Amino acid sequence: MQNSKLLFMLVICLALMIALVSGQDPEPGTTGPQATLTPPLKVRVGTDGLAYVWIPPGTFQMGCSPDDNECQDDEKPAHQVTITRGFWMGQTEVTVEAYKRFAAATGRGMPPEPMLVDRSLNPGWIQGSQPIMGVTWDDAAAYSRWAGGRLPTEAEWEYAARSGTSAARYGVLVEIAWYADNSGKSRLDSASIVTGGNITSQIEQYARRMIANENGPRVVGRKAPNAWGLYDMLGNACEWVADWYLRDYFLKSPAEDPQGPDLNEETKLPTSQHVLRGGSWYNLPRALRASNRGWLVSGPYRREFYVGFRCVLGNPLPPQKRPTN
Ligand SMILES: [Ca+2]
Ligand SMILES: [Ca+2]
Repeated sequence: MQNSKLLFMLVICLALMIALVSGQDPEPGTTGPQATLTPPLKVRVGTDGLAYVWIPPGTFQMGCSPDDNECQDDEKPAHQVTITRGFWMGQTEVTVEAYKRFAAATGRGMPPEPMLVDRSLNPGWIQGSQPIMGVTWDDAAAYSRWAGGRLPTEAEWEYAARSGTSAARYGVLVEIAWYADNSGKSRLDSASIVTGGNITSQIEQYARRMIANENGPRVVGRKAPNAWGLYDMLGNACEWVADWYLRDYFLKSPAEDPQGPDLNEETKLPTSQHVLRGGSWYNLPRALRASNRGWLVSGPYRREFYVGFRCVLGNPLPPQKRPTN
């Protein structure tokens, strides 16, 4: 274990040195690893070959951040949540390379390439260091089990993303995240792309602009990490979490280790849907906030070209204490 840790650190150092010595600029607009930030206290390599960072237990304010005027109703009310058990969280989104190992080991196969209209975002899955995207929730859960873990709960995800910060974002957006403004060949003001028309034509206008500007996902771990050493919690791939989505869940979620509503008892929805967190390379800045909640209709079987995940290892979740009222 110690040896594999050492080896991992060596590989990382070597990769850094090569990148520095060769003077490569991996991608336009890339800030590169942030050597000046506090390194994470504890990192380990999972059996899936990805790095995992230790997230200590603690208490935080979940939901709409103070002074955040972009919150939607489902982010309210802000409420105190305690995560009673620490866990290891993927330092990056699950990569294409790691997912290929899973697909080969389990015979599950790769998902269809993520397509933005008629453009493949990763032709032939050649970009191994980009996040896997276009996976269903079931795919993500199966990967997590294979890696010896599970998907994070929505509360664990937000707690880890905030990493002790209370603002809507854990840093300056352009320094920490890939999103619609900076994930293409030229800088865009994505909020001004859509100028009018009905919703269908607005979606088309937006997609056309993204295609014309060659926007797309990026190699994981190239923007600045948060204080706990996690990369791309905001942006790049939008991330599946374990919980079912319920719009008003924050009104009644338990104060300790919330794990989402019970599907049958509480959501009463014609189709099930899981929560998505963090926004993606395709999204406007307002989607990239620590408390923003997304979802996809048609639940576990839906794939989207901007949706990936990361998983957590370690402690199983405690039994959920549901409020009694
Ligand atoms: Ca992400
Ligand atoms: Ca939302």
